[in-house]
Amino acid sequence: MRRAVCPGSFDPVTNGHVDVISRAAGLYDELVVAVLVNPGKAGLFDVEERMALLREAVVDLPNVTVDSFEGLLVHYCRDRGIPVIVKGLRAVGDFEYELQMAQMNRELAGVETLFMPTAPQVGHLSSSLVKQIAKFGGDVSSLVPKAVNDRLVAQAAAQSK
Ligand code: COD
Repeated sequence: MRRAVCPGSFDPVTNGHVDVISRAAGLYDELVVAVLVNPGKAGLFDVEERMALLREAVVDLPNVTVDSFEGLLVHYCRDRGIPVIVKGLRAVGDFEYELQMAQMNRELAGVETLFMPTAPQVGHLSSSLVKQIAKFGGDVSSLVPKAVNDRLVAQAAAQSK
């Protein structure tokens, strides 16, 4: 059984995340999408909501499950017998940071990292840009799954009242 994890903040999930998750799902028997619980950093969406939005986004991928984790990712991997982390790579900035983490995660626990180059049509997407655009009333419907767009539109409407 080949297992891997796609970790992230997913605040919220974008079409870039969905692209990496669906391509990784094609390479492994089981893929866990794991949302980081970061008590020191409040996101736009709480972890339960991020997980619910992710579950909707991967509903057509039967070998993908959604979970959360706190603390070190390698401890999560060790506890669940997951030997591989899959990360999406957008640009050089991602690579420098991700390479360091991949090397550290391998040293700490022997967990390997697979880097998946972004699909060109979603390489410019990030959760933070999406949130910024939506906050000021911009249209993000082509950048995120429908359920995410609906939530962002509702939040922007509530804020403008
Ligand atoms: N195209 C392709 N890939 C993308 C895109 C896109 N448009 N957008 C995002 N991605 C990739 C990112 O590169 C990342 O691999 C993943 O999707 C998730 O992205 P984010 O932004 O939601 O999540 P991050 O980058 O904030 O998540 C960081 C982690 C939570 C994975 C990391 O900080 C972590 O593992 N933390 C736990 C503590 C730990 O173990 N630290 C490491 C010590 S060495």
